[in-house]
Amino acid sequence: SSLRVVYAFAREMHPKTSEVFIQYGTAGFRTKANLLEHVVYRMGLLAVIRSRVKNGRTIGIMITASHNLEPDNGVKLIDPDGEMLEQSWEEIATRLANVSDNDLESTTEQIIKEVNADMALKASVFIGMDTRYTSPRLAAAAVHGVIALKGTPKEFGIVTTPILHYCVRCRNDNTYGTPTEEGYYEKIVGAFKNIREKLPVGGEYTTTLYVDGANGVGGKKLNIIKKSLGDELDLVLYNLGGNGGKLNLNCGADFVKVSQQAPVGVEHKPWQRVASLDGDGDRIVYYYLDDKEKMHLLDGDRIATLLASYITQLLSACGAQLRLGLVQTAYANGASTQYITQQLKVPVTCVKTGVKHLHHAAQAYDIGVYFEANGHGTVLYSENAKNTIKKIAEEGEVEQRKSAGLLLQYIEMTNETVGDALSDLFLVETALCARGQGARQWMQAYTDLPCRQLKVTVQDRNAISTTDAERVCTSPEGLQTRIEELVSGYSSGRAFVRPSGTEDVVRVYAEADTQQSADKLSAEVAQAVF
Ligand code: 16G
Ligand code: ZN
Repeated sequence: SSLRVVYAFAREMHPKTSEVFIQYGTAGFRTKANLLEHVVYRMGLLAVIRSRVKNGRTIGIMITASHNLEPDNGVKLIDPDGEMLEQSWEEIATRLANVSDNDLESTTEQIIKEVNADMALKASVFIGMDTRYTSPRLAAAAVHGVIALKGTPKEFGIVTTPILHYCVRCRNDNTYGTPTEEGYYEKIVGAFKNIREKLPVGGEYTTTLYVDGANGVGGKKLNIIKKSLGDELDLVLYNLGGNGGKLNLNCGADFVKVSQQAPVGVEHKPWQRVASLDGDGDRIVYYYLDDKEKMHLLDGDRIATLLASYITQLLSACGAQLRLGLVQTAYANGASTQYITQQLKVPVTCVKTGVKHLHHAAQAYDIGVYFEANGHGTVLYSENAKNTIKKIAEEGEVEQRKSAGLLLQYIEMTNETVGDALSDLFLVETALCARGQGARQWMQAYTDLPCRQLKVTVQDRNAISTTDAERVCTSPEGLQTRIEELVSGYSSGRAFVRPSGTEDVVRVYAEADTQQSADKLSAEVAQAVF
């Protein structure tokens, strides 16, 4: 084949050096960075094939391991609408990543046939990376893969994961925006400024926000944005990667959420709200320390309820009849679910862990708010919802027009392709400002049930299967009964186990009426798994 030279090049430049089987999981491929070069090269090949199957539309490749520590890295593909790679292709990606160098050529040919790709078409691939020192080398491997199959790569350098998703979407649908980093800032920050012009600052809301940047890319981008913000929002940025700060080490959204501790590297002031981002800027949680230095966490569930109730308020002010719903996972705090369904009267769907599942379920509503408790989430608006709101903004009564106008800007500020820490930050700040609330008032909506997460290392994590959005364990036999027995000993008790999709461990979650009980229940369940 004319491509023989391509595969010879691959063998030489990006050889497969490891026999360890690697799987395209919930967050793409993720492992030690030094095991990934051939994988990323091959994803370059696959992205070209995928682009051709999609008639030459642009595909994205993001090099990141998100909240993992520096030695890890990863790669994931982005589909033309800016969404996660279609699930049926995960198996194809896994197959291509694991074949020997000798079989790379035949396997690639076979995949091209299988998916019916017209290799005469043009192909376009956008490539972005996080701040890891191993990322540039991997991004270069992706470029080589794209060029090998005569696709056109475009490198975005260091960007947040959601910025790349946004650019892919815009490249394929120019009504969404301009496919550049600057275009992203113009859209999101522009909408924020437009809204703030109309919203007076008042009540308990203050314009100072501290940020923990996890020593990753999100903080760096906020540092760019900061310069264009006036007195609408005064960002005080920490953990920007200088001063020996290590990526995600004892800081960042995942650390804060899982350990329920404040990050290192941030100077705290009592009651001052802090936003904590993750390493690639697609997750955000808030917290504050009180005057006794006790931490109060405002996690993804809390952000979801704030956004849902603010949007509901705007919808009723503009008299729009649209179905708003919220999507959560089993990790959502029970108190949040109760508050949403009973106080806000908003319907809730519970799905399996992983953004693609939430995203998909949110599309079933006119307006779907989805968030994982860990802080990954966004809001999706259907065409019908957008048109309805637009129409009111043009033809409604004065007050309705005003609210609809605000809502349109709120939509503009939302990154609908994927959860986005930066976009979410502006959505939260707007909702708080509009309601005249500080973090303490925000916290008063409901009281979280104390919870605990543990991980257990077992011989084979896939021996555990689950059903009902991971809330019920179907194997090994007897485990679910045992969990239920344990849970019944606690008031407001709830617990579940699931195999991790990103690490070789089983995760245990428990909540109960006191922290002591939640800790004890999680330990007992972990014991039952072991
Ligand atoms: C991935 C998922 C995240 C999920 C996490 C669970 C995406 C983009 N990311 O990071 O949503 O919460 O995996 O990890 O889907 P686990 O399976 O190890 O608990
Ligand atoms: Zn992330």
